[in-house]
Amino acid sequence: MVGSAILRRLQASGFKELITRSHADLDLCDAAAVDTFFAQEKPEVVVLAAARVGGILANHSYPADFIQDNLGIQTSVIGAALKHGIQRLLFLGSSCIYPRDCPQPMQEAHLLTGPLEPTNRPYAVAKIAGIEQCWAINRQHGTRYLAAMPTNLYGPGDNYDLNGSHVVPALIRKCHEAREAGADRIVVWGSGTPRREFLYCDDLADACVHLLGLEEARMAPLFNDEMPPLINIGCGSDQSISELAHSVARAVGFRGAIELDPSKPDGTPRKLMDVSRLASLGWTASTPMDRGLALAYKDFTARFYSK
Ligand code: GFB
Repeated sequence: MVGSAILRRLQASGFKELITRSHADLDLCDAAAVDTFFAQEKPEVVVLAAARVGGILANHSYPADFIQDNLGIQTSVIGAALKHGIQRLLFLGSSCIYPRDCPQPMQEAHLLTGPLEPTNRPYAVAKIAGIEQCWAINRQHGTRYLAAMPTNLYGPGDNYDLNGSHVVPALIRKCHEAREAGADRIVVWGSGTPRREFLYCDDLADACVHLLGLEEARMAPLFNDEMPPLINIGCGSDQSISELAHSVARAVGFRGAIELDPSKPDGTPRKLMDVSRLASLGWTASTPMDRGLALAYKDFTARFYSK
């Protein structure tokens, strides 16, 4: 979802020399294959959006895969970037790098100031390792490797598998299927009280391209020995999962009841990004949630229900 959104955004800006590989064509955990790819293609700038990602249940079910695959992808790609002389790299992580009970909104300075949320600790530790790798390489080699941490994302290309997905695609699918089947209720996991901040994936892509296009003088303050080269990407506001369920039901046209299943985990109580660092660099989100949900729902029906 994220890689495709960044590609769409770069193509819309007229970039022509875009080098991509599908998962089937290049296994990013295979360091030798990644090294050969860099040697052959000689990229100038690297955007690392690839990762093993998933919602709260996927993180819980496959903790070994989440840490192994993400560390594997990061070390091979970031290591090859360094070896092949890449000066600028953008590494994408996640807001779950911050402590479970982080003060809200979460600032970049809150990294490694407290214990992590247990439901996604292996994933978060891998992403923190990626941030440290970027910072260490910058310090030792004078590169500009930036780690951008998006909030919870949704939009075209999302994963709608109910066992693997994040909450937005899960609720879109549940509401759609309930409406089609004439069911009178959907079930939402957890207490409904956790709060999340959601960003439309094309807004994230726009933020990434904005960051990649910043001139040296504006970028320079992000790179120093005192703090990691870290920047939050979000929209700056959050909502409860119950509120989200009602918004999704509206977007999909499902009018039945919304039931909670408290036997399912809540995860982090609240994740709201402090986006002032990004705003000071000239970027703010532009897609309101109701429009983003309508676009995501359109993509869902086009992919899975078009005749
Ligand atoms: O999006 P989600 O799976 O991930 O869940 P996290 C967010 C909240 O929605 C949790 C609730 O409180 C879930 O219990 N929820 C309610 C549901 N109904 C559903 C449902 O049908 N499906 C899902 N998936 N959730 C992930 C991390 O945390 O966020 C990742 O596990 C990553 O590592 C990602 O950081 C951005 O926001 O809790």
